[in-house]
Amino acid sequence: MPVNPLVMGVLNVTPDSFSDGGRFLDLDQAVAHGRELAADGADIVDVGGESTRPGASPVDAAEECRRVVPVIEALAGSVRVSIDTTKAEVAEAAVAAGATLVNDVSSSLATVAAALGVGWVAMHRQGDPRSMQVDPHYVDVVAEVRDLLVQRAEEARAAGVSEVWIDPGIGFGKTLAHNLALLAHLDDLVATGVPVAVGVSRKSSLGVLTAVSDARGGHPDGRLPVELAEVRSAPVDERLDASLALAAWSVAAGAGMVRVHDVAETVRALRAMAASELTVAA
Ligand code: PMM
Repeated sequence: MPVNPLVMGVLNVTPDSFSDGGRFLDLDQAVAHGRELAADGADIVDVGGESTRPGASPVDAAEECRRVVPVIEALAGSVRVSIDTTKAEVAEAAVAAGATLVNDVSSSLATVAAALGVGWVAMHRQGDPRSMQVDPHYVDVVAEVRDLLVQRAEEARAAGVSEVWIDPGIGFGKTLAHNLALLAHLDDLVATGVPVAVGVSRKSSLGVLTAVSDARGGHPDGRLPVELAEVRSAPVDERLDASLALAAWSVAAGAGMVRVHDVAETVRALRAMAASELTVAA
């Protein structure tokens, strides 16, 4: 388990993100929430101005910059800030405003990060947000995601990026079975030696796991259903327990960073896990 896993707090300055969309469009509210995430223990605040939820429509670079730049300027003096974008222009404006990490869900901005002299998170996705959940397909999801990410990481290092992270992209062009396979085999990604980040917080797969774990989810006898696909997903605001469980699972498997909405709870859960490990070692 990494000694000090990083916690990246999510700050979406968008009207339509699946979990916090519309809550932080106002500059003051966004900055206040960013400060709260930092006070709760976030090592990095991840500012995004374009929703990546399945079916989301793209936003132009000017609008994305208008949303994120003032927020980054206000936060960057007091906490490390990453920019969640797929556009070079937005990454450049964000870094000029103080961001030091490009969180790239398209894994296409390595040369941009190299030119800017900042870190880079390469996240795997299949397709784009508008169509990615229509019919995701892999022969071997774990191997395909791993091989593509390792290739991107090698290219980034060759281009001169000194801080490179790889992220399996839970929910990005993946079925529930694909997501669960990637989480179950996270150690395969860790074994590549490239630092691994994981974002699973509140995602729809966790809605299913929440429903399964809850007797009220339609399984009063406590048996797991034969088909997870038959389970009615729990709403976003009921996914904290599963989010904490999977953040802990990810870190135990060797992830060096988790991207989460509920920073205070995640920090406490990871501290408890680290403390229990110390006790076991003693
Ligand atoms: N997920 C979302 C957005 N950005 N970045 C990384 N590196 N990993 C993720 O899993 C990821 C991401 C979608 O979640 P959101 O709508 O709550 O931001």
